[in-house]
Amino acid sequence: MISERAAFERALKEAALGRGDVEPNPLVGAVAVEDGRLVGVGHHADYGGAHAEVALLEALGGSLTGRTVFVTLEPCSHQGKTPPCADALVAAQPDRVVVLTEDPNPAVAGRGIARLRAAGIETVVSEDAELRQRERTLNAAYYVHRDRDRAWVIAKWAMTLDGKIASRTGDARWISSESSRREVHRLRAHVDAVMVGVGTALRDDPRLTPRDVELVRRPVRIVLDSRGRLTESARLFEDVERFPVWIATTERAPANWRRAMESRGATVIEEPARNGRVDLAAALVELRRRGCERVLLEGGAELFASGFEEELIDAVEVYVCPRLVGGREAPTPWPGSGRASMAEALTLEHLRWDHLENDQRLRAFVHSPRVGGGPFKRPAERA
Ligand code: AOF
Ligand code: ZN
Repeated sequence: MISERAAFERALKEAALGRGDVEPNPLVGAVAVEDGRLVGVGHHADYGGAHAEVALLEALGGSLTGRTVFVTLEPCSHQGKTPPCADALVAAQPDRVVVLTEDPNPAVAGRGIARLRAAGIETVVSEDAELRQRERTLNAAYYVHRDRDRAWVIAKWAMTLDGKIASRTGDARWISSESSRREVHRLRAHVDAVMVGVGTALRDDPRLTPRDVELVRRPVRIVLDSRGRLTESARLFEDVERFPVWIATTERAPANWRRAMESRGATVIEEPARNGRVDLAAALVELRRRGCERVLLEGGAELFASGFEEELIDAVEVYVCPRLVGGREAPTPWPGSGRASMAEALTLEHLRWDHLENDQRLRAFVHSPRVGGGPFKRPAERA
């Protein structure tokens, strides 16, 4: 006989499998038990993709009659990127649902549980304080993110073994292997926005679209361009109907340039300036307001530097590649003066290393000693 505790321990383990792929969504796991035996598991695996309950249903072929579902977070009641899980559960008719923690999302906040009960499904909330605390810890980033108003930010770069993201002349084609580059397309298909600085947009003329991958999300492409330097011939405009182009600028950008960009199909958004540039923090607040929850920063070095300097980067995805290019002028991912000592260094947590061809990839969350903890501490807890 599997106990409630064992069922939730397994569900929490399933939930953790989504780490790095679902943020800022919560990590959620669900298991089904029949006659005291575990009969199915599911977890939320991809941002924008199926929730844990739906994954569980898929694993079980749809029916939950005679079964108890243990789910680490209250089933959602809202139509988000996917239909409400509470409805999917009602349709599958489990005997009983045991919820580990309530969802603080105002769109849910008890309504998921209420909906199950209203449909006559016995639904209880676990009273195991220790397990509930484990869920809080697992989803610390989610609980923090709920309370703040900016988008979740992932910085992605490829670098040579000597830490260069391009050669001294700006050449970066290519640093990483083909397999790594394919992964980047996958990542783009899982975010709401892909962002670059105008320097990168002009020099590399990238398209920034996800190509040859399944589209979980359809990202907008965003250029930070404080003075209005992007040109009408940029390749970004090629796919503007499928993947919108937004340009975040400041009052310094001339009116005729704005009109030219708009006539190419771009949306021009004026932001406050900070040190003569688009204020990145303000832009991330505005992006969240416009529905972009998950933003991928793809460079260049100056944009990364602002992101690290201002502690706006929540997660990194870095490809370390077996090449050396050298040169004092070749850009590194964090130019400028950086931090003065190792004690002030940003550190990374929840590291996941893997290999792609001969590249080594690191996916991790950023933790700042200066403010007492990147995505993992609430602003109020910061000293
Ligand atoms: C569930 N099961 O596995 C998860 C839930 O962006 P969406 O549309 O996928 O919705 C994300 C919200 O849904 C998230 O903020 C949280 O309230 C809930 N997450 N709910 O029933 C799941 N991941
Ligand atoms: Zn759901």
